[in-house]
Amino acid sequence: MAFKLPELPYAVNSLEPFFDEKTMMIHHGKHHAGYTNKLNAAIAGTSLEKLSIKGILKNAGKHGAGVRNNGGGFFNHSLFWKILSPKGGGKPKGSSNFGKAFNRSFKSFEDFKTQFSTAAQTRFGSGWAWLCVNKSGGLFVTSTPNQDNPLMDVADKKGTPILGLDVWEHAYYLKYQNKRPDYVQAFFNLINWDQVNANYEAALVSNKKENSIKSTSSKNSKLMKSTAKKATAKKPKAKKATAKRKPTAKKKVAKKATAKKATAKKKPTAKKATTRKTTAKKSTAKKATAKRKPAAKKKTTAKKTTAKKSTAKKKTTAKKTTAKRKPVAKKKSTAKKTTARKTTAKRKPARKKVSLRRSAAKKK
Ligand code: MN3
Repeated sequence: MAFKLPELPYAVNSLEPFFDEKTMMIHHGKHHAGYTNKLNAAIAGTSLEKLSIKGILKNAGKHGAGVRNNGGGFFNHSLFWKILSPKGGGKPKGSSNFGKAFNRSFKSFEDFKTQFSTAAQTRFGSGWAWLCVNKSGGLFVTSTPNQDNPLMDVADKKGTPILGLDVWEHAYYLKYQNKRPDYVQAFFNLINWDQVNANYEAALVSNKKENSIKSTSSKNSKLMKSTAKKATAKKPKAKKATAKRKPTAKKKVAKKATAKKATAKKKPTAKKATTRKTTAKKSTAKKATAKRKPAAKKKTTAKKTTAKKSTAKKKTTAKKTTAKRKPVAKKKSTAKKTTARKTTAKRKPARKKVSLRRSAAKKK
């Protein structure tokens, strides 16, 4: 989809005497038209053709200079013309959502004017000054170089611009020459605060949409993770849980398991005994301390898993013993421990089933 140069929402000479007709004609008819045409040329035949201008700008830093500069130029001027009006000037209405946010964000209108003027006048070279909405609906002033804007991934301070001032020399040189501060002061006579108010409301709506998309995607990723856990084997899970603290221990256990499979049943018994002792020690340790408990459980679980592979009934007994102790520990434990135990608890029944099946098979 090709972007289209928007019409000026007023006569080209109607911003006189603040913005002169000739400057406006060139600025809109040549500069803005140029950005629009070059943007369309830069995205022609690419996947960017399917995106909105905001969709393009949010990754502007990845699309190359042609898209970044001309996409910014297209968007920035489209916003700029709309927030100007021959009937502009004055101050925001304090009763609107925007007015309230304005009063919360700035000590006074003069405070805003000072911040905005400073941003516009101190932007070195070419660029823009902005009034933006942050994610919590507050307002802030910032500036960007060239045709960048705060929607872009490359912006120092990101937000949704609702008011902007072009401080490129092409915006003022014919009338103001080197006197950028005079041009900035003239701008305050043209600000269409009703449009800025509408831009603010639109920014709140898009903030809400983004938040709901983010929360939905985070819910989805949680669901996907839990589904993935269910789908995968129990052994990998035990490894994941144990991973950070006892990688070394696991490796040893794995080696032992291999050895056990190859050799007699006495070894599993020895393990079980060790497991019981370990569990007893651990539960004692749990009562006395705190953070070690979840870790201890994980170790026990991993060992059990290994033990299960080789035998059946003895392990089951060991598990039951361990299971009975854990609830006692749980009462004393904190929320984290409870969560860890739940995770452990869910696995245990499943393993038991497997163990039962195996033991049934063995009986047969
Ligand atoms: Mn310009």
